[in-house]
Amino acid sequence: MPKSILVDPREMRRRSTLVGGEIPLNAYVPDPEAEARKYGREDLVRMYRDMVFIREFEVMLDRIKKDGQYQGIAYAHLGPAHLSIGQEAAVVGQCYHLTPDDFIFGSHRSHGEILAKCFRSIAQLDDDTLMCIMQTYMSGAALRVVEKFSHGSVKDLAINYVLYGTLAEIFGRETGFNKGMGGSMHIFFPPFGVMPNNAIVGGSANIATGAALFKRINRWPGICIANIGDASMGCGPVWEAMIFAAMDQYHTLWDKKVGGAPPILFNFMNNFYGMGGQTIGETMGFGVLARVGLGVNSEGMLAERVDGYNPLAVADAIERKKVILLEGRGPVLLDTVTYRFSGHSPSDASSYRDKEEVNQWQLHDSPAAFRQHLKDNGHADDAELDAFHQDIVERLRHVVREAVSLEVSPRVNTQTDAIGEMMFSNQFKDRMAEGRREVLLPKEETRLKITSKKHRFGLENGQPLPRLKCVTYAEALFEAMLHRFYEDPTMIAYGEENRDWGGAFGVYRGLTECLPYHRLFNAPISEAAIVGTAVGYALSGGRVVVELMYCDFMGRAGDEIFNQMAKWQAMSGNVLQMPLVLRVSVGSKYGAQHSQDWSSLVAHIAGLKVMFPATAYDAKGMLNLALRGTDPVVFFESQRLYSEPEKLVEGGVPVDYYEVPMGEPAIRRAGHDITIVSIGATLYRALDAAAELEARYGLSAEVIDARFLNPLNYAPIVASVRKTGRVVLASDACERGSFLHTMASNISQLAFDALDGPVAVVGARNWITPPAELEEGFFPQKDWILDAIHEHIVPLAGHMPGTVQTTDEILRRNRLGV
Ligand SMILES: Cc1ncc(C[n+]2csc(CCOP(=O)(O)OP(=O)(O)O)c2C)c(N)n1
Ligand SMILES: [Mg+2]
Repeated sequence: MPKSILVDPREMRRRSTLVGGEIPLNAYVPDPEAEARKYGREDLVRMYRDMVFIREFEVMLDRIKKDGQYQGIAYAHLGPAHLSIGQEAAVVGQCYHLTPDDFIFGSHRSHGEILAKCFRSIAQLDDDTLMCIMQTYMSGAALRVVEKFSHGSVKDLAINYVLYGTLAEIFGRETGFNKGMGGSMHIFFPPFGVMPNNAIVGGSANIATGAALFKRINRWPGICIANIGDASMGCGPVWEAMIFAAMDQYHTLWDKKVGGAPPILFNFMNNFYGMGGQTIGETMGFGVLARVGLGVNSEGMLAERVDGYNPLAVADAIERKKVILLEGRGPVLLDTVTYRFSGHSPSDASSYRDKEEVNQWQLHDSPAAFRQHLKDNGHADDAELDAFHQDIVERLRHVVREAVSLEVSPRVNTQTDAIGEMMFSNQFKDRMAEGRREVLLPKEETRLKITSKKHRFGLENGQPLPRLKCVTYAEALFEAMLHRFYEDPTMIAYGEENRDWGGAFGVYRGLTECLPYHRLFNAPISEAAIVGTAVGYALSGGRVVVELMYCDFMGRAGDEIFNQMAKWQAMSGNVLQMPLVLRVSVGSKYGAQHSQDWSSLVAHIAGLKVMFPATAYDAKGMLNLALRGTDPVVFFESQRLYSEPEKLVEGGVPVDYYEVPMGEPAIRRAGHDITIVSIGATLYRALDAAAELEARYGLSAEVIDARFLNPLNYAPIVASVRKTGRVVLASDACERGSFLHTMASNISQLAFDALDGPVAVVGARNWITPPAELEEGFFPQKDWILDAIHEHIVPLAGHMPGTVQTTDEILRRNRLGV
């Protein structure tokens, strides 16, 4: 189904000039009378209060880090504290027009944003709602602490609750907002729309965009803001997020009912420094950060520079931009000018900037300036305004005392497996939310009509049937995808060539016809954005499948896979789930950058489930499993297998729904003399080796297909090894650092007494993957497995090794690092 977006050569070759758009800089014109009418005295004064509260919170942390005490309460805080002293107006102004439905995502320097958003939500919500949130969030753990010393209204209690929940999190306590698993740089509190803050510079850009995508596709209310620093403009993933957010297809191809572009605002908290690097004049060339918007889309991202030292200028900008975003006319870029008086962190001596510059900004200090504004316009007097400072000091005295107490605010017990229990949610849900499944065809009329009628098993009387007449590994994957699309209204999939092309390797052929654009679409060639937005989509509550054509491209999405996808469930203290499946294909024949098996690399990272089916039955059964789960899965597939029918599991690939049990290896061939364990497509070479062991050497080999790298139940493997006393492991991953060595070490510990020899490991050579014609010298072959057995485990009578597997050779290779 072509898209019919004409690329007209006459238009493309026409002589003309592109005229740059205009970007407003600090366009806000203060008007005290109009402001008084618009906001009212009470809200104006509350803005000041919030600035003072945030300032004192950060000063308290500064004292604790530098002096080891606050108000006489001693504490040694080991973790970080990136303070935002000086940036208060930018955050208070931002939150004024936001409601709990609006999400903010932040950075390492987000304490102020968190507090401002929470304070604003407290002002907006009624007492019953506030009590309900405090009582139910983490079963009321933080509420129980603050109730003891809070004696005012529910809103007063809620303010103490927020101060305490935030501080206890910074101090790594179980009573903190994220059970102490996040700490200073990752605190968040979803009930008030405070979403994850990120220690990876710019990390929030893609995640917030994914959350905005979730809101748009699932018609949820509110906008999303990525609060990131000026220096993050140097990060590729931030650019990728902006490109992704500005795709034309939201307007040209997506159904108008969906509502246009995701409501995402990229707010750069522009304090002019990235640690000691100065973004203007040194590390960047944009001059004015907002200029970047012009490079992203024809609307220039509706970019503006906003005076972040005037909370009302920021509030005005957010109010205007929110309307635009809700109408689907984003993305928006704000260059919010601000300045931090504090160092990058408390240990920073600010040697990279002149004292004079800091002094000049201090003359503009926003709480002081806004206080003057309130007094000048008759909104408040000194006595009323001074009281806020006394109030916050008093509150913090209680909050700090409780947060430093190990009795009141204990840490998670690492002697038990408390953190282990948070690594995965281990839940299964048919759908992440109820609702209408938006599809274009009844399920029976999809490509399923064709696949369901094919032979479900690839052999007849032991002879192979024509492949075209059998359900293949790729089609088995398709059936799993189709099933979940028709079950879960939140499920979407995207990646490069996911739509008309049918997925890079044809797995999605037929999906274009049955799914609207917003459920299946082509992404830009932006691997970081593909995975990072999926993280944001999933943690907002939707199920998502994204694909990176070749697993070699994971390098382009390294942070998003290893730090974001893998970590947010546990860092949230299990507040969030991550129903995200990342499909990656292991290539072959395409050389060094398209033919690597990186499953070991992924298995090394805590927080990811790793699956690698080797047969068509497993392709469907394991993808079904992954797609019903709520945990992040990296799903490896093999290009050697896409066109293969099921030839091992009797009965073939069921038409109906089924799942492979989580973490369970499959015994593919029974035997009693030696065990061969394989990962992925290496299975077939292991089976060939087993056949030859039987035929030529009279040895009966048991072949086990691991199927899973994490989690993995070793019991069937150990049981096999206890029976055979011998084991060889094989996979296409490069041998050095291969997951096989983890397996070998575990098997040695679990079955040492039963082993007749060492656990042999057969991986690919520690080289680049050479051209197709040389691959047999690189990837493990049947003969390599035989050679390894002969050399290390049991001599095979009359066997002539074709490869050198001697201990001397192992030493030589390692000495040379190859
Ligand atoms: C990807 C990445 N690179 C480097 C760092 C180390 N680092 C932490 S904060 C920071 C500066 C960030 O500057 P900016 O984005 O402007 O935020 P600011 O600190 O000014 O609030 C750096 C380099 C990091 N955390 N993440
Ligand atoms: Mg900065």
